[in-house]
Amino acid sequence: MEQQGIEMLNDDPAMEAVGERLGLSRRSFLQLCAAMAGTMGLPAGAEAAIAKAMATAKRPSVIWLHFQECTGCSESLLRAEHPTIEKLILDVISLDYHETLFAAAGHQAEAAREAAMKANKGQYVLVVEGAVPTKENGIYCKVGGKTAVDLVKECAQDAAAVIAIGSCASWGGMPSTPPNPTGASGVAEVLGKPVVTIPGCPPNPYNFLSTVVHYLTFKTLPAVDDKGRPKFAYSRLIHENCERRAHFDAGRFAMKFGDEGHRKGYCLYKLGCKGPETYGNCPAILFGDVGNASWPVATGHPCIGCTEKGIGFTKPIHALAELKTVRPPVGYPRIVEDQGKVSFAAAAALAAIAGATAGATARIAKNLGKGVQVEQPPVKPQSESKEEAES
Ligand code: FSX
Ligand code: SF4
Ligand code: F3S
Repeated sequence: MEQQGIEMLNDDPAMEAVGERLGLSRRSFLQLCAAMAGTMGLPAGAEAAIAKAMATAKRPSVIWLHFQECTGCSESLLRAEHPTIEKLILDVISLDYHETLFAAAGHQAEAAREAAMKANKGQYVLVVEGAVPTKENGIYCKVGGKTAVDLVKECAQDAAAVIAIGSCASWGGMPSTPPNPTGASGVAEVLGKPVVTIPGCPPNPYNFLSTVVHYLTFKTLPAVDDKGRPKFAYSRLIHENCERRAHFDAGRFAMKFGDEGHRKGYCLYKLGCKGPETYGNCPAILFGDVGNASWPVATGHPCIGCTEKGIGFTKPIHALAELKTVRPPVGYPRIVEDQGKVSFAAAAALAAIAGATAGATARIAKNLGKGVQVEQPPVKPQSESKEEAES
């Protein structure tokens, strides 16, 4: 796509029109595009390509399947209070089949899916929400008389791209919790080929939006890690960006729910927080529009590792996380991560603009400042704290 400076788009009437469609000023819309480009670690000029694509590109047809899950993935996309994330997503895709949102039912719905697949053969994006049960020939989940195994294979056959949204579709997630009675599996495993995964239970809608916008703009999906997760969102440990990290480093831990340390906002490692072994951008971009503290650790609950296969829904909630980094990094912040180039400030800016309110912006800016104000107890010697952390 032709690269064009974003300032040249200021006078482009198409930018005004797309802004109106989304309920954003032209300036906010262009800021959103710049933030999205930054979030994905794209080179200079990409923001203009994104703006042009969002304004003019044909929206890709999306077939959205539901299998073993709670529909939290769809809910998290659609329940934002501000006129933002769902508007943005529904503006950049043409949602041609979605069992929860469809007005049609029964044969009508199945006919609509088949018609959309035929009309957009080789060009539609298949989004799968939920795990695929594979035991007993897949009888534990059927839609319209077909097993989930058969349906996902049928729909993937002519898809241009496949995205597994949520932990269930990514590797089995919650339904695959041992002993996994239904053989709940991820989409890649069932199809026998890699797919892009956006894990999280539910996943953060901004990560899905950025992935779709990347596809819309460049006709390719973003670079992924060995678990199929976009590197722009899953290349940092939760622990690296956690607002309680200073307490971890100083050896200040909550030992029980509701104890003094818990009430003071100390580190949740001893309560089983899996932040030290879980990759995700939750502390940087937060969730939803509920105000401050809108990510698990900020509410006082340990991270359960919901974005990490082998941790979330597998490792006991109270078990201690494996420490990949015991000591604080030498300097903050690290800009270039070995798994990919990301900018968490840009990720936060994206969330702020998509939040579309000054309140949301302030909330995210505050989070970047990592301000958990607590009274400081006597500091233990470093060696003692480290032993405690490792015990
Ligand atoms: Fe629920 Fe989605 Fe969790 Fe799974 O999200 S929020 S059980 S990841 O497939 O609906
Ligand atoms: Fe935050 Fe959990 Fe790490 Fe403590 S262990 S600093 S609560 S991510
Ligand atoms: Fe999940 Fe942990 Fe983020 S529980 S939502 S990966 S903070």
